[in-house]
Amino acid sequence: MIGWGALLSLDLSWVYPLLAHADPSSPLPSLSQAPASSLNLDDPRYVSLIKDLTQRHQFGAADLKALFGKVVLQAEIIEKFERPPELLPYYEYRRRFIKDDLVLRGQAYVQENLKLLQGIEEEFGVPKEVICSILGIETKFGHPRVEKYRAFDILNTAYALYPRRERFYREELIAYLLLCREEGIDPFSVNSSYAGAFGVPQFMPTSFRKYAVDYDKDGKRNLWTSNGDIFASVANYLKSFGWKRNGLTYLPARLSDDSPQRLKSVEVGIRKTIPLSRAAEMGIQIPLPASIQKDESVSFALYQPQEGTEALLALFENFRSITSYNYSLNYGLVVADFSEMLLKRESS
Ligand SMILES: [Ca+2]
Repeated sequence: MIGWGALLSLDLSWVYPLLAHADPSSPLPSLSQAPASSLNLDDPRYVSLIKDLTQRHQFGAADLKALFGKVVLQAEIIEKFERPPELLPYYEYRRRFIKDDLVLRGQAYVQENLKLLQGIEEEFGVPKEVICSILGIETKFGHPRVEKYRAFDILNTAYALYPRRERFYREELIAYLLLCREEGIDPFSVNSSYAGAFGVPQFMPTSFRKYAVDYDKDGKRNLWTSNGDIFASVANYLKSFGWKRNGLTYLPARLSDDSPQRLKSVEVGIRKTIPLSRAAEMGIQIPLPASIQKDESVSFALYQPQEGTEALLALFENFRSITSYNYSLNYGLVVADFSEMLLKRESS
């Protein structure tokens, strides 16, 4: 659940000095050859991080040094940061995530957890199929294969070796250590994706601390094996980011004059909203259900449903809520489309 935004080309010049025991006179290795290595705790970034953790959060300096001393940097993940699947055209992205066997597994998953999901849907207003869609896209409903790394190694690797996200990962590292302390978790016991997200819903540490819910009331927020906690946490997250009960995600949109020039004149962007009434004045046609208020806000996007075609979409509040999970048009579309497929079996 990370939005990467615009990504630029990779500059490796900063990688080497951060690896402990590096010999600056030897040639810079390519990332694929760079050995996994330990942290240099004398690096100013770690001096400042450890100072923050001891002074503001009352961690013991010796404990932190022992903890950080055990980190194994995973330099190969940096290449993955530079090539997120979110940059693919939608038809390819969708093909990569929505597969027939995942749809079948998802439909069965909804049925197996129906009662629990219905209770959570009622309480939070987020449909069960949307909750399950996110879990299917994130981890194939908890399949451990996406979690190949130790979370603490990953958060440190991104902080130490990826300047573009340094501030983001500094905050995540602090949140992770606080989370481990609060929940009684050994920092080295959590596995994560290459981006440092963990649990069945793939929460980052800051999101876990803010939005995870102890739904089964056993005193722990368990996003690994408690389905109640997992489902309610996803629902709570979406609700906190504006999910509207019975609201819309997206609809196809058309211009009264469908010329390419007119298409280009529509301002696109997930969060560039205008009132629906304004869109109507601009000649944008959207097949709205009668229940929708005309003062509701809408934004627009162009996407590629298949190779060589481009189409206009109208995006609504619930779409923007989904993309707060991962700020990407592809992600929002795939979650919305997959959720529709999970529903089908219910009506048959
Ligand atoms: Ca719990």
